[in-house]
Amino acid sequence: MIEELRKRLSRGGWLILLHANADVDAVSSAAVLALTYPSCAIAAPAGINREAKRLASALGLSVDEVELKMLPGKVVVIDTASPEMLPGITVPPDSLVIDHHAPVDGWGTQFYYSDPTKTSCAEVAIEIVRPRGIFKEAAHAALFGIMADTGAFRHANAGSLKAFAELVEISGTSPEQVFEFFSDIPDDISVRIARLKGAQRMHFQREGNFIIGASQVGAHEADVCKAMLHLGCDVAFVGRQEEADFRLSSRAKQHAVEAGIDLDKIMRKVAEPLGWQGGGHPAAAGMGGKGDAEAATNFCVQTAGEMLKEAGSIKEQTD
Ligand SMILES: [Mn+2]
Repeated sequence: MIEELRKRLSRGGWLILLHANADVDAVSSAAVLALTYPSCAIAAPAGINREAKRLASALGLSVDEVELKMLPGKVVVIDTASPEMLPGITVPPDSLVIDHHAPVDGWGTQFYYSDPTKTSCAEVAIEIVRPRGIFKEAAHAALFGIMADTGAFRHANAGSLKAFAELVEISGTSPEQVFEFFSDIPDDISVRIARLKGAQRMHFQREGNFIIGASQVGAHEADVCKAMLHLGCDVAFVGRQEEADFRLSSRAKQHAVEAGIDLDKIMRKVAEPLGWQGGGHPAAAGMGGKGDAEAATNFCVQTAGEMLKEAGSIKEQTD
């Protein structure tokens, strides 16, 4: 399959689509392809996050954010865990889908390649372009996807570290420059207020030696999750209500993942029977749909507690 993708990509002229609320890894892997193959364009029809937008401009790439009424025939979908992450879009039947999440059904194309052994989609993109030669600019772009999706190497494996080392060599970019990009984000007042409100509204429960926290905010739910881990939660769920719809973010510390927490599984288990969409990674996942954010958060807290018990990581409380 990877050979077939290389052959098709080398013809050039592809529109590279990023998932809803596109992140740094999505932009990074799209950049690797766009900087390698001729005449490609990048589009984020369902939005792009602030950090990812900053990366695109730092790389000098334009990412089209308009909603697409009509798709061209040649589409590449990148870093997108499921078709639901491209709301309102049906990709053409011969589209190329390149990813690093657990493979799913429903893309409706034979050109689907996902390598879940890779911690970032940028590494997958690098593997694809490798026989053609990894250009300096492409190597530079890929460093950011690896840094982002490994959580600054916390979730890295030997493969992602090797890839990072190789890309540092090719690009001439220092790891410090990559770290700097991420620490650069101004902590704007709306993020700080969301964190404080998240802390004010937080509930937590103890399960053995683990603390599971839950809260509700009006914005920046992913950031609030991370802040809750800093405060002392091992697992955090944060909901955001938006009229009839909600979104939910979750994060877990690595030792909680090792003790049996899998946020991707929790999201799927809670979302599926209720007609919501959810998924992600063991240590970071999200969910969304029509319904009550607080109810969804409570289901997640309960499921996380059960998961720890099933994994034998906490003793059944008898009192
Ligand atoms: Mn990714």
